[in-house]
Amino acid sequence: MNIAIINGPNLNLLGTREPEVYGSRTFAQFFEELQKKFPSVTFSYFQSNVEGELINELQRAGKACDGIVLNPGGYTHTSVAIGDAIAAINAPVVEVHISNVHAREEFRRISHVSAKAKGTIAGLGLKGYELAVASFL
Ligand code: CA2
Repeated sequence: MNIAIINGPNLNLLGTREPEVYGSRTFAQFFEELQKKFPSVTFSYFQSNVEGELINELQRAGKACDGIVLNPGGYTHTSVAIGDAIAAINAPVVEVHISNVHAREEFRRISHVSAKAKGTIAGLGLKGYELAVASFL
């Protein structure tokens, strides 16, 4: 089973700033633990602050992987193009948000991704990525 984890803009800052919202673990630390928890899964990890790079990776993983765990970051709320990319690929996508986007500013309640995704997990911290992976097994 091949699963791609894709993180959008600013998620490279995890563990370094705003720990009260996003926690204090870096994604690299978490990713190591995740790989140990799911030894039967071959993971790829990609993070970018650039919208087009995220779309290129969705298209690649859409052909190569059995499932995609996507946190589109702030592009969730703005990017029709990322929504279109998810609709255009074969692999199922689970949308993950570390914070509870529904309990924050009103604009974070809009997602261009949710309607194209297999499911959405929000507000459970990094555990959400783990639950998304488990949903593909
Ligand atoms: O809760 C999430 O996972 C979000 O996708 C994170 C995005 C935000 O724009 C979405 O509304 C919800 C922001 C990512 C910023 O990540 C940071 C991590 C650590 C420190 C600063 C920013």
